[in-house]
Amino acid sequence: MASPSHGHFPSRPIEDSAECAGASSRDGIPVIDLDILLNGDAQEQSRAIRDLGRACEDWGFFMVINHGVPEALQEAVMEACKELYSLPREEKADYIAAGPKDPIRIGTGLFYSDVDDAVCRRDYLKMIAHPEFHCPAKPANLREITMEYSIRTRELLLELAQAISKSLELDGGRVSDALNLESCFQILVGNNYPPYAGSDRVMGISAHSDHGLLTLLFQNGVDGLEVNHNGQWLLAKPLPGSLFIITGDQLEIVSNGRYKAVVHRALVRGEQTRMSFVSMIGPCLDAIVEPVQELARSAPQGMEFRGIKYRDYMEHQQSSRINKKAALDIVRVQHNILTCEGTPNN
Ligand SMILES: O=C(O)CCC(=O)C(=O)O
Repeated sequence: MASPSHGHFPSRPIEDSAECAGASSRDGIPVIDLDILLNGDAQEQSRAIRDLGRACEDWGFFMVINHGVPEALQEAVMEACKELYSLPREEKADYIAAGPKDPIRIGTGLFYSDVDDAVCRRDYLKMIAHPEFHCPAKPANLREITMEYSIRTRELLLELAQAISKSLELDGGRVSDALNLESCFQILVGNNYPPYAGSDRVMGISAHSDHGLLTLLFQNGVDGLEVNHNGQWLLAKPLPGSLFIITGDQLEIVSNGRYKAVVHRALVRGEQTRMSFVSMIGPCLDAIVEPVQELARSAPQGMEFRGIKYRDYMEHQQSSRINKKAALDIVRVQHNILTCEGTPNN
């Protein structure tokens, strides 16, 4: 397989990208043209950075086009996952027995979610890809394919983190330095949702936000990802060749609440199996994540979150019931707690 390229060439130039770039899809979902963001002239770049900031502030969700991740690589990832899911159980036994702290885990999530009043069901593969790369031994090509995918998507997400830092009127490297993204945590997750046409009360994953900084997601052509925007659920339909980006809890913390982690969920419907593949980056596991001081200083209420080691936050989120963004509450600063006298206690 070709070695990862550090240049950015459109994986498939999107014909009407001029129309989409820095704009939005038919549903209003923001669209960011990575090629313009990185290689445009100064004016184009600053417009793209502004659009990116707006996408993070208003949505916490957007599509990237001209991102440089080859479609053939995405297809290879899906094919290898399909092979893995269909291996006999005994070939996956070690990973099925693994716990949440193990670097590779294969399983079936099956639980009732009172948040969505639904039974959630999905098969998944979770593998930590950075700072150390872990991968099941079979199928034989899984390692090479997912390693290349992890490198390319990590590079893309780190570039987005730089641009997001600029959109907050900070130096490009400020967010990356604050979170020690050079040693970032990265996890790859393959999701497999067998079809279920029987009831609205069955879904894939219930409403949650991601514990990391930025998540990149693509699917196998079957829709099902819903994002919560202004209190409404919206089915996300990707533009051809685009990838979804989901902002996570660490972006909300580091930006002092200016950018919000988006609540999302996955539906299962109809007669087709839906598959999605996630590449998520988070801070270095030992980084203490807190709002960037410059942002907290200029905010009316000061710090919106207290600092927490990312490893501890992740463990807290993973050991809690999936419930939208409830995990963030352990670090949220309460500004308006009433005292006995009924005055705000700041
Ligand atoms: O499958 C999807 O579209 C959503 C997956 C997801 O939210 C997750 O893996 O955390």
